[in-house]
Amino acid sequence: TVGDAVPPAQRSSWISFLKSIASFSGDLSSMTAPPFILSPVSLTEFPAYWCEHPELFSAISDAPDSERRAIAVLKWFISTLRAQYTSRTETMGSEKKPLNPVLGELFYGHWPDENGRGRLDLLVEQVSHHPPVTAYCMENRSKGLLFCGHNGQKTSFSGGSIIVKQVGHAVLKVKLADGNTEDFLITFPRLRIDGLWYGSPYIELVDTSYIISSTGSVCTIDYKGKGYFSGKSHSFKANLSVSAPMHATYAVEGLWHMQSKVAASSGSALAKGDPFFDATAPQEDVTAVGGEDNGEMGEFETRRLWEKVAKGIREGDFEMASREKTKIENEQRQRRRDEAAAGTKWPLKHFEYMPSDETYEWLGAVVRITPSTEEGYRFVGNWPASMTKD
Ligand code: CLR
Repeated sequence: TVGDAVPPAQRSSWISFLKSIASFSGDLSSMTAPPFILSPVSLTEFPAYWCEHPELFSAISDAPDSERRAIAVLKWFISTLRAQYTSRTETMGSEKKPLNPVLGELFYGHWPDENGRGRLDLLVEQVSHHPPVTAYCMENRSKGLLFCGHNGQKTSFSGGSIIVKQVGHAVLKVKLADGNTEDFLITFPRLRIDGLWYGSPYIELVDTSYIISSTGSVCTIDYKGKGYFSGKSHSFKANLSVSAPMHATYAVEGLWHMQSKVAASSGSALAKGDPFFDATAPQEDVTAVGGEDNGEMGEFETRRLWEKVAKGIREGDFEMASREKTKIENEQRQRRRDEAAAGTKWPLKHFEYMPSDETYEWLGAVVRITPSTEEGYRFVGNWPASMTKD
């Protein structure tokens, strides 16, 4: 029945939360939700999920040709899905409502070099508050890999589930041995948040996302839940077509949070029946170093900014959490008023707004992407000095 997984004292507030979602579409992140569903982690920390498999990211640069590079990019992409979309359910029992970042909120982290994979750096900035947009960059300098993107969400309600359309895209730039660069445009799947009625939301991925490269490889990834393809939830099927060095097609299918295998192959890089990726296999050390004070973070570094709110949520002191959250929000409102009065705008620290993104338009056109154009955020290249030392 409704609210089975909800603490009895919060059931009525869970039901009114659901009602307000149902009658409203737009920015979910700013809606007040009952305490049991709150997560102490801000959305600015989510881009760290892209770094969960540093060894697979680094392997992209070791691929000898664009065919094998396209396969390496697909493998790395699939390897990030489990953390991106199931980790809250795994660690906290259900999907939770993350903290809604403030404009200018920052998160920095790095993954140390292990086994020759090279050091991986991550930088995240909240570049818009209304609507919320998070921009990020991840770089493995020694391997010549730079991945930058931005994310927003458009939410609606349908058939008892929240549908989240991810607005935004990412571009991976791979520096090749011959001095050229190969670009990959990466788009994101759509999310359906199920299990709301019982108070134990979880994510299912639906629809299609793409990985399209400047050497002509196109990968279409279809996501299905229970009752499609394999009948199991978290199913996907990826169709990859490469044109260099020779034309070849591959299909990969399976469960993105478990195992996948090669379902079809016309080329020599993968054979039908080969295992592709196992998300349940033990991993090499991926200890992240995140939220450390590198001397340039100040009051907008996410873990410092939300410290007391997060503590309140973790320890069940929701009065403190909400008092501290109100403080942050009021302070933000005051800043916006002051800026309006002074005719100034909050300066972004690491990104530059672009009304349209050439790489998105150019590579997206290959699959007639919709929308055909999208805004972008260009990383201005200013890694904090302390992050570029070793
Ligand atoms: C952010 C970008 C990441 C992938 C990702 C995973 C989970 C998504 C999150 C994104 C956006 C915000 C999100 C969240 C799941 C729940 C949460 C949609 C896309 C919403 C705002 C909260 C809904 C509240 C229910 C849990 C009741 O790469």
